[in-house]
Amino acid sequence: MEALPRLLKTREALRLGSGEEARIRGWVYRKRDLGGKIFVVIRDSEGIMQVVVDRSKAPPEAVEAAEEATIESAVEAWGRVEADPRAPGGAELRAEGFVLHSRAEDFPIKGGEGVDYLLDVRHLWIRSRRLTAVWRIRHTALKAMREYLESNGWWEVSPPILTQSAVEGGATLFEVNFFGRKAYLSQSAQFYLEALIYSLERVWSLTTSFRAERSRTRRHLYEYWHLELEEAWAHMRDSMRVAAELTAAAVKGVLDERVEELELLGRNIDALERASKPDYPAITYDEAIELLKRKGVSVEWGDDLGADEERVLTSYFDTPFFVTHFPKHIKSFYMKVDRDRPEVVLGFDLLAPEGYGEIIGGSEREDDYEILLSRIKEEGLDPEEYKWYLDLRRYGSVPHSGFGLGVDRLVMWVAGLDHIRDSIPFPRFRDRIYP
Ligand code: NSS
Repeated sequence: MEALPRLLKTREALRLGSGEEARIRGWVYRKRDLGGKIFVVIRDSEGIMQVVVDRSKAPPEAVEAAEEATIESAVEAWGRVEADPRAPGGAELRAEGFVLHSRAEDFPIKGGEGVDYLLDVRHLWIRSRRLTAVWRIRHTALKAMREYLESNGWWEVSPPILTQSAVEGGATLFEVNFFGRKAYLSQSAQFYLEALIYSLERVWSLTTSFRAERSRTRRHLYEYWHLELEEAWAHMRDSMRVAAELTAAAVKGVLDERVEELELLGRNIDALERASKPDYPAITYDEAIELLKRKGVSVEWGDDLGADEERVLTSYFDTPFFVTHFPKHIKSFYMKVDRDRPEVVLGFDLLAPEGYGEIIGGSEREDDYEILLSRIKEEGLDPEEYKWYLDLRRYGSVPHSGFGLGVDRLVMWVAGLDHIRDSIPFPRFRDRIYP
């Protein structure tokens, strides 16, 4: 038997010259039967390519297989590539062979369905071209950040998810019954990373974090991916520089490798170009309040900035930007109190432009035992629960800072998505944990 042409991804096959042989496989994306010819568009992990099965030229078993193939059937085809401006990607495969590996039943997604229905069939919807483009962008953003950290001397560590105390306040804690005792799903790996800087100095982790958020919004998940890092001997400004470089590295990586996907999603590339250089501006919380008042927002010094306020602030900037020095009482107890201005803490948020808002939250950490203890008490927390965390201030305490980046929020912004659920394949919702 004659050897079959070599197996290629659709993207590679599209780049071949006319007359060259190729074999591709994937799933039926579209099909039209025009009598003389059957046009089958095949989708694989790299894109789509049109296959033409000519009834007068292809072997009868190939014609039969193409006839039987339904949308989303698993198929394989081979033949010669020919340039054709009408075909997606500018070329098509003239089939000399066509095999039906698995015939799909009537596919339950036909286009035009509502969000609720699409979430019920999320396990099938994740193969759509739009979502596939998002998964590819997400992969590349993560890769670029990992490469940035790797080449700048950061150690990757593996903190636990089952924890014994709150990092970001009790209100959003998920409780777990741990052999009859109370435990919680981690909101943040921060405290474990803080412990690890005394060993490795610069550490980072990528874990899931859990938040029992009260409100449903476009930018909150109950389970999300958290990239966190912590550095010994670092002050707030040092950590802000890393936050900017890390974010710019992610954006640059996506611009270098995923332009096709961004275009498929209709993303404005110029906005990303500006974000690919890490020279992001910074304003203080005080200035933020002034800017908000200037736009007629009714806020007072001391108010927390929610999604609405952040959206207004982003209208002043066309790159990501920092907000720093928040009032102490709206931030977590571990943030270092500004010694010159004890009503504010050395905390920072990084906000993405175009209305997206916060993607990073970080701070310098309180490194003084007595001040930290009094902050814990001030917040009505039990010092006994934070004993080991306080210990870190008793044995060689050093200035240190760090932050957490919401990977799903970053992807939402970079890909230009309307809702955070589409930044992640299987989002968890309050009323459904399916599929
Ligand atoms: O609450 S944060 O602002 N900060 C922390 O958890 C610190 N303990 C992190 C640290 O310093 N190591 O969360 C950090 C980021 C925030 O900026 C968002 O981008 C993201 O985590 N985040 C979320 N993403 C999706 N859904 C939800 N619910 C969510 N909450 C925070």
